[in-house]
Amino acid sequence: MALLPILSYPDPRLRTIAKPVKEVTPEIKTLIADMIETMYDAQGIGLAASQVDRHIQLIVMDLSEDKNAPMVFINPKVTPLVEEKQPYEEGCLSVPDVYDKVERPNKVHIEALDENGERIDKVVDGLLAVCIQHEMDHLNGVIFVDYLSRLKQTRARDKVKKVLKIREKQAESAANKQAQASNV
Ligand code: K1U
Ligand code: ZN
Repeated sequence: MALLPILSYPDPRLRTIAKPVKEVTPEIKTLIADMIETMYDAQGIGLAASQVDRHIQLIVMDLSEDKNAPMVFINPKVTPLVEEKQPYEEGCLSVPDVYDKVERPNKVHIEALDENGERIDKVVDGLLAVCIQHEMDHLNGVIFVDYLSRLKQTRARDKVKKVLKIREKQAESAANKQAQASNV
């Protein structure tokens, strides 16, 4: 299994519309395993293939506390079941350290295939409904900050730049320490 690099906002590749999966091949199964590992490593509750630069209709999610109940959605179709929208404080692995309220319907119908090609057909609410809609947006090239004001979008860009710089420095310093340790 492998950790996959996650694209960061405002990378234009995040705007690509995902294509349907024709067949669950061994390569798709490997991608699913890698995406689940990447989601856990990044401490996320969901990940869309678009975020790892694979533009196919594939989503992984795990809302369990122990991170031992991964869900896979292939070619998902999500239909809102209520008109009323509720606010929820969302985050995104492609927009690190930015959180804000987005309003979405709180109950949806999900139709999809799982990793074995079996049909998923269920009604969900709460965080699961929020998360699947957030991930569906990724497959359609939409990022949660698109729902926010221009000012908040600019702030989000600046924040992501800062966070990525800090992460780069941290990675450099870890590599230096590693090199020093192996020279001793
Ligand atoms: O798509 C992603 O980038 C994953 C994203 C999913 C998500 C979280 C919260 C609301 C909607 C969608 C994340 O996992 S962000 C990190 C996270 O674990 C988290 C952030 C806020 C609330 C709960 C979880
Ligand atoms: Zn996201």
